[in-house]
Amino acid sequence: MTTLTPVLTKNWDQADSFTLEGYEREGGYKALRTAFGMEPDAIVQAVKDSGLRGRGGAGFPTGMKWGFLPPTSPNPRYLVVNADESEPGTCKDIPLMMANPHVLVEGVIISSYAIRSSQAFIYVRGEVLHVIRRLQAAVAEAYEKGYIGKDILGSGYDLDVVVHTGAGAYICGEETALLDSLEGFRGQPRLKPPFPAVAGLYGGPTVINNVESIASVPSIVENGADWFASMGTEKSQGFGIFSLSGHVTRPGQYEAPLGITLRELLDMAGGVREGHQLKFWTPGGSSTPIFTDQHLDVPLDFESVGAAGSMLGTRALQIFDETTCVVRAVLRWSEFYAHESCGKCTPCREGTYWYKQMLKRLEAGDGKEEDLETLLDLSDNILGRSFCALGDGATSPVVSSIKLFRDEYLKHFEQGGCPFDPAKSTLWG
Ligand code: L3W
Ligand code: SF4
Repeated sequence: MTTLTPVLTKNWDQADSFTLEGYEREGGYKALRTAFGMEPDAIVQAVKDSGLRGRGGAGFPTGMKWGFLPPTSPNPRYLVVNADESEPGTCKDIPLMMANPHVLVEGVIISSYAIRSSQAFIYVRGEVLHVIRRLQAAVAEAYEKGYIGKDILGSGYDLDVVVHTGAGAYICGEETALLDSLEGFRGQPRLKPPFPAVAGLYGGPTVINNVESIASVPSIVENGADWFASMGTEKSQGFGIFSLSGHVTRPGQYEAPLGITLRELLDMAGGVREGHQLKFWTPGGSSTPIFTDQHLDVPLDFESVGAAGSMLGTRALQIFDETTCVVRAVLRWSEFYAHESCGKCTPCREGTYWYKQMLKRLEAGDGKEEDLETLLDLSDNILGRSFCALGDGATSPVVSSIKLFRDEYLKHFEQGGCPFDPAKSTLWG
C-alpha cells in the first residue's frame, strides 16, 4: 500500500506556513546554506541524478534541461518559473504558492545559483491576486533576510527575483508564449528550436521550469539525489502533488510517490461521493485523454499512463460520477480551448471553433452518427498539425470520449436531447 510523502505539503496545516518564520521553523533555507557549500555544477548533477522530471505536464528531465545551457553566451542567463497554472482541473501550484511560497523562493535561489544566473522571474497567472501578493511578500522577506540580493549569505553570489503577473491567457503557460508576454509582447508561441535553453528571454539562455519542479530542488539538495530517486518508479522518480477534484468525498492535494494508483488515492480521499460510482476521470488535466473505472489500477507514472493511452500531465485528477454527461463535459472543455486558442495557427484556431459548434449541437441532441466521424476527422487535422501543445491537447477529450462513450453520444441523437439531468450532477452551474 502506497502512503503519502508530504514534503512540499508538510507544513500546510500550520497557520503561519507561508511566513519566513514558519518556513524556517520547519528547516526552511537550510538547503540554501548546503547549496552554497557546493559547486553549481554539483547541484546540476544532483538534480540529474535525482531523476526529477518536469512537473508542468511534459515530464522532461529537469537536470538535462539545465545541462542544455550553452557554456558561453554574450547574453545573460535567466531562470523563469512558469506559475501560470490555468489548465482545467490543474490546481496544485496555486495552493503550493499560497501555503508554502518560501519553498519556491528557496528553490529559485538554489536553481539560479546552480545554472549561474543572477536574474530570476516568477511569472504568475494574473487572476490569482491573493497568490501574487503572497509571493511578493515572501520575496520581500527573503530580500530583507539577505537570501536574495547582493552577496547572499557571504557567498559572493548575487541574485534578483521579480514576481511578474500575466494577464489571464492560458496560452501564456506555453513556455515561449510566456517569454513573449514577459518581454511585453502579446503572448503567442515561438517556433522551437531554438529552445529557450539556447535562446529564451531577451535572446539569452533561459531555463523555464514549473513551480513544483523548482520547489522540489531544496529537498533534493538537502536529502540527496538517492533519497529522491528512491521514491516513485524506475523512470518516474520522486513524489508529486496529485490534485483530486470533482465528485470525490475529500477533494484536495495528495502528495505521493509517482506510480500510486487512482484506487489508492480514492481510498485516502474517502472515495467517490457517497452513493455514486466512478464514470470517467482525467489523469492530468483536460489536455490528457480521459480514463474510466477500467483504469483505476494504472500506476500514475509517465510510462504507465502513456502505455494505457493517456498522459500523466499535471496529475489533475478530475473525478466524474455516473450523473455526469460526458458529452457535456467535453463541450465545456472545448469551449475553454476555443476561447483560449491564441489564433496563430489555422488547425487550432478553426478546429477548436468547430469543436465548440458541433459539440453544442450534438449535446442538444441535434446530430447523427456521421457527425462523430467528422469530429474524429477534424481531430486528425488538429493533432500534430498545430503550432503548439494547446491544439493537440484540445483533441484529447474529444477523441477519447468518442472512443470510450460512443453509445452515450448516440443516445443524445436517439432521444433528441441530453439523457442526463444536470441538476443531479453537482458540477454544472
Ligand atoms: C532543449 C531540447 N530543451 C524539449 C524542453 C522544452 C520544455 C520541456 C518540455 O508542453 C505539456 C503539454 C501539455 N533542447 C528540448 C528541450 N525541451 N526538448 O523540455 O517540452 P515539450 O515540448 O515536451 O512540452 P511543453 O511544450 O512544455 C507541456 C501538457 O503539458 N499539459 C499542460 C498543462 C498545463 C499547465 C498549466 O496550466 N500551467 O501546466 C497537461 O498535460 O498538453 O503536452 O521546457 O523547452 N531538445
Ligand atoms: Fe495558438 Fe492554438 Fe496554434 Fe497554439 S495551437 S499557436 S494556441 S492557435
